[in-house]
Amino acid sequence: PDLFQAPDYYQVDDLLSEEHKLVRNTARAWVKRDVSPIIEECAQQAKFPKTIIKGLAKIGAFGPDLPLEYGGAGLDQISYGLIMQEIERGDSGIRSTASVQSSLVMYPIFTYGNETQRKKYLPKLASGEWMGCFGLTEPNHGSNPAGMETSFVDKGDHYLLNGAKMWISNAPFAHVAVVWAKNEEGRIHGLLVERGMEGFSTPETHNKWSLRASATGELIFNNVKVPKENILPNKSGLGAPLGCLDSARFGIAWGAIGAAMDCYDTALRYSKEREQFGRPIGQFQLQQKKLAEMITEITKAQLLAWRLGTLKNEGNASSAQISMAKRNNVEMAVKIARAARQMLGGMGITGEYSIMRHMMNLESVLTYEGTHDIHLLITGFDITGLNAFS
Ligand code: TGC
Ligand code: FAD
Repeated sequence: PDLFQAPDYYQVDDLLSEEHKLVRNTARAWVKRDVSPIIEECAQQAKFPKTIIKGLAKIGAFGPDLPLEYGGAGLDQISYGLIMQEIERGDSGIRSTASVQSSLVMYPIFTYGNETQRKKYLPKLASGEWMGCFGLTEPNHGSNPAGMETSFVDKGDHYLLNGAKMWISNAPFAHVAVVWAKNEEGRIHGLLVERGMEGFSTPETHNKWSLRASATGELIFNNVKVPKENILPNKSGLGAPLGCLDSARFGIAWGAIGAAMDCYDTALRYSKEREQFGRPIGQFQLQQKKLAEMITEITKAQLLAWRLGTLKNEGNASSAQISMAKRNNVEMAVKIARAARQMLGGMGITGEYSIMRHMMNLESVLTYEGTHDIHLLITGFDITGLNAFS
């Protein structure tokens, strides 16, 4: 059984509204009931559990902050964060699916799309009838998406799209891809590419040791004819995809707390049950140091995420503030997973416990949505005014 008990050392719950708590508790109960019992086997078998898509839609994980008229849940940013926290408590790969659908597919269609595109795609994406993916990264351009080679030319009644994207979450089963590509002038635009368009394929990426319960793939465009009405009209340039990343990175800053909480809670319980030298291992100072540092770091991360959420609700969260929270909270979770794994000794490496799975998942989370180093350089640029990228 899933015995998880969420830590709340500084009564962060008191900062939440009744609605926040209701949303969070609904997501928490769903993860216990529908994710925890199956997730380990899915990860072991490298299978994405498609059966949970409807559940994700029901708890409001697809477009939580979008208006009700498009199928969204009309919630605020803190509710969005709390949903991501609870899902990632179950598994980072499932949170990835939700992050991509909400922040990287629904958000750009809502924000940069026209009314016809919103009405066509958003309700289906909110209900999970359709799934989406986001193609920015390419084989030769990861941290530096401005260098992308994928491009399209205007053929009068359609655009002709060529190129390839790599490392794309949800790609193998997505019905629609938000694809970032350059036009003849080298300007970046978003195109909605649907499964079934001739010349479009999505081969799956195999042999991952991380995010094994999430499906990752390539997007290959070989002379794909994209109807002209499928271009996102309201924003172009690199700022368009980067704006989506702000929303996804915000969710990850919360999500990582969930993974860390699960590792901490597991290690705490184990430390009271496991005896060596005639005492529970939790009585040894070295193990108490690990646990005390874990709860301290989780508490700091919770406060950072909560404050960022209030800023985002007011429309005042800067990209650099979001980078700081993503970077700090993911590193916090990785360190906690590693320490918790040690506390379980040999048992820590098995699938009997969730820790090793979280630890391996978090290696991807450290890298995607901007690597740990890139986020540090974003902070560096923000505080010095000196750009390390140019
Ligand atoms: P730079 O010249 O700084 O910026 C280009 C234009 O973009 C604007 N901008 C932003 N706009 C909105 N949000 C942001 N976060 C923005 N950051 C920059 C900027 O103002 C500028 O606008 P304008 O009007 O002046 O043109 O761009 P650069 O080429 O120097 O690159 C900067 C850098 C390195 C920080 C950026 O490219 C970057 O963040 N690189 C990391 C790439 C990345 O994060 N990729 C993620 C791919 S998606 C993914 O990983 C999904 S994982 C699945 C899951 O979420 O679970
Ligand atoms: P690189 O950019 O080649 O970086 C390699 C190393 O060099 C890193 O340590 C980096 O920090 C460092 N580095 C690079 N530039 C600098 C610099 N200027 N200064 C100092 N160090 C630097 N992308 C999508 O578009 N959509 C998705 O859905 C998606 N899902 C993903 C799922 C998974 C499981 C993974 C692993 C990745 C996913 N990505 C996705 C791609 C992800 O965003 C990229 O992996 C990430 O942006 C880094 O790019 P890269 O892997 O090419 O590494």
